[in-house]
Parts: sequence; C-alpha cells; structure tokens
Amino acid sequence: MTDAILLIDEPAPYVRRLTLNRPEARNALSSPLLVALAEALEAAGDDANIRAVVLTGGAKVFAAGADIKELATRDTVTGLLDARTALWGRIRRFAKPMVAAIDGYALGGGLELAMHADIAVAGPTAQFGLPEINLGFIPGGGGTQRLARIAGQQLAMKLILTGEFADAKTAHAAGLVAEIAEDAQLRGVEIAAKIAQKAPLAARLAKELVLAARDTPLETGLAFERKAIAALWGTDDFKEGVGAFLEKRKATFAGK
Ligand code: COO
Repeated sequence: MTDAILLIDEPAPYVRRLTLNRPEARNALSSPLLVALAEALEAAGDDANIRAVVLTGGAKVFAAGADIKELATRDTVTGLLDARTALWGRIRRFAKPMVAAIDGYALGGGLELAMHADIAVAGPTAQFGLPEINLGFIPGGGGTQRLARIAGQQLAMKLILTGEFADAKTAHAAGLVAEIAEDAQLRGVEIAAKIAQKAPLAARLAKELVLAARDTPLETGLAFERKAIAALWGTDDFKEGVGAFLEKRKATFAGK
C-alpha cells in the first residue's frame, strides 16, 4: 500500500494515468499534491511515448477542493502572492489531450481541476460544485471564469452563489461533462486509449484550436485552423493516414 499522494501508471499504450491519492482528505488538493500534479503533467508533456493523460481521483471521490486545513492560514498578502497560481498555470499549459474520470465529489478546486480536462466522463455518483462561498470566499483556481464558459452562466451562478452541488445528469445536460458512464474509470481509459492511437500532432493541434475557439474571433480562429491543417499536411502522419485508407489497412501514427 503506497502513501504516495499521486499515483502514476500507464493503463494503455501511450496513456498515462494520474490518480489523486489522499483518500483520508477526500483527495483535497494540498499544495504538495498540486506540485506533484504539475510535475507529472510536465513529465507527460515531455515524454514522446505519452499521447494522452487520464486524470482521476479513483472510483470513490475525484477531489473535494483545495485543502481547507492548509487554506486556514491564508491572508490577503499570501492570497496575492499565492504560489498555487503558478501551479495552476503549469497544469493549464499541458498541451496533450487530457481525459478526466470523475466519480464522487468534484468540488471547489477539484471541479476547477476537472475543468482543465478536454473530455470529462462522469460516473453515476459524480457531484460537482464550487461551494467556496460556504467558507466565506470564492473559487480561486479559475472556477468563476471556466464554469460559465463551459456550462453557462445560469448554472455557474447557481453553484457559486448557493454552494449547491450538481449531479452527473445536470452536469451532462449543461455540457460540463462529455458523457455519463456506469464505469467512468474504465471509460476514461478507453477514451484516452482511442485518442492515443490517433496522430499525436493532429490531436495536439485540435485541442489547441478547440480551446482557442472559446476566446477567439471566428475569422482569427478560421485562419489559425487553416494554418494548422496546412502544417499537418506536411507531416509523415498525414501521408500514413491517407495511405492506410487507400490501401485499406489500419494506420500507425509515429507523431512525425
Ligand atoms: C466534505 C464532503 C462534501 C463530504 O465528505 P464526506 O462526508 O465523505 O466525509 P467528511 O466530510 O467526514 O470528510 C472526510 C475527511 O476529509 C475529513 O477529515 P477528518 O475530519 O480528519 O476525518 C474532512 O475534514 C476531510 N476533507 C474533506 N474535504 C476536505 C477535507 N480536508 C481538507 N480540505 C477539504 N476540501 O464534507 C466537504 O464538504 N468538503 C469540503 C468541500 C469544499 O468546501 N471544498 C472547497 C474547498 S476551498 C477550494 O476548493 C478553493 C479555494 C481557493 C467532501
């Protein structure tokens, strides 16, 4: 039995899974855990053999938020100079596809972390919330900015102002998760494994373009897309993909 706060394994070819492992604190995101996450994502980003990441808290709870016991000592100065801001930036800059497998609570910083995933799969027990207002403050890891962009202002306002939780069905209806699966842990790996078999350069550019679309004028985004597809048409993977189709065989992408 390990006491590592972040478990790392590779459940499928080219897939790395990061499992938050602080069950005694419902996977609360302590600063050491955020550091471990940032380091693990940067390592996965630098590893050519990794093409997709699964982020999960395991089958019982995703993450109950920032560690409240750690937060208790915060004040305005430490809030303004919070080292966690840089850690969130390192997590945000992960450029490969990330799939979140969410069972149980994804609250506060836990939901903010989950919203960094490109594809989120919720199990039937998943619950989502930004209940910081119960503690006298507001989300501080991007929740006020991402939740409205992803799931709409009405749900964002309701969760942030009331501290209520949304269940998996509500989250799915609002577009906060891509799907609900009976076994989110299995389905998360399945999705990541499928992505990892695709052309990795195309996957990275597709992620960057779709994320950019949220905040980019259409004409600019279309120009970005055009340049990206032109770049991909110069890759070996493009030749492999089209060649495999014409030769009626499965493509094998090398990321070149
Ligand atoms: C939690 C809950 C809604 C439900 O948790 P459970 O009912 O499953 O179990 P407990 O409430 O008894 O919590 C178990 C255990 O985890 C307990 O520790 P002990 O008393 O030592 O046994 C809790 O203190 C601990 N726990 C749970 N969540 C946290 C935690 N320790 C530290 N930090 C956190 N977050 O009852 C609940 O409401 N949790 C807090 C949810 C919340 O308000 N999250 C926002 C935090 S602030 C933030 O994310 C961003 C700041 C900028 C999970």
